[in-house]
Amino acid sequence: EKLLEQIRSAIWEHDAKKVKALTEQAVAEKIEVTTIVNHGLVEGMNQIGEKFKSGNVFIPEVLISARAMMAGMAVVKPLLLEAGVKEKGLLVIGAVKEDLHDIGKNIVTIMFEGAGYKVVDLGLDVSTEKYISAIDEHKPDFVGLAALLTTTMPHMRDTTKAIKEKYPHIKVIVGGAPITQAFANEIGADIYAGDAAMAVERANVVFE
Ligand code: B1M
Repeated sequence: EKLLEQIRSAIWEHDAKKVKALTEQAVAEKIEVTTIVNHGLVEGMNQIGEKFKSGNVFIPEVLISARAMMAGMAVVKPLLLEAGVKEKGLLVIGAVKEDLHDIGKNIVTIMFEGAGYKVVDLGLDVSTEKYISAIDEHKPDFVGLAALLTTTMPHMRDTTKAIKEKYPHIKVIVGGAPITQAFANEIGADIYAGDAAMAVERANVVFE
């Protein structure tokens, strides 16, 4: 627990080298990888988000903290991949049209890969047309839509509708800070997740 606290502090201090070293130490001390990710790296990043909301940090600091967190993620990613033995399904993921926030989506992507899913990441600002052509190309089991802005939530609605019309069998999973279970229900998405761990848990129920 002390080591996890140190990881969270190092993220707060923007110290990528320290995050990397502490994560390596946590792995060496045989702390479970998902614990390192959830209670160290992701929790550390969530705390930065909270501090941003209360006006205690600014966007450039959030970005350098995210980079520090990713330095730790790079250490655990191979281990997560090893742990996820059998392939559970294929996910196509992206941030919806006009949304340029990808820190949370990238965490979600890593968590899914770590849990044994194959992930095709379409990146940011993904239009409905781009989702549809990626579905045609990759034939995924489910599609992930992320939105961080209230102004891009309508795009999440439009894209979900288009996917469900064309591919009723493909599950749609949605998330991002302003998204709620009620909104997910309203737009016809199959799975809502408030954080990356919940996203994997809820997908596992469907795909295991
Ligand atoms: Co912007 N931004 N931003 N921003 N930004 C927010 C979202 C905002 C809440 C800040 C604020 O004003 N208080 C606000 C939105 C207000 C609103 O819509 N109600 C905002 C705004 C207004 C804007 C701009 C419009 C600012 C401007 O230019 N005036 C602009 C818009 C750009 C655009 O998208 N078109 C903008 C730009 C940016 C940056 C580019 C500078 C940068 C993003 C860089 C990047 O992502 N590469 C940025 C950042 C960093 C933030 C904040 C500070 C942090 C977001 C973040 O990464 N959080 C954010 C404030 C905040 O949230 N406190 C803010 C950490 C991350 C781990 O959490 O993304 O929530 P989160 O992900 C979680 C869960 O939500 C969930 O799991 C993740 C991990 O547990 N989750 C999913 C996420 N995606 C999921 C998908 C799933 C399932 C779960 O399934 C598919």
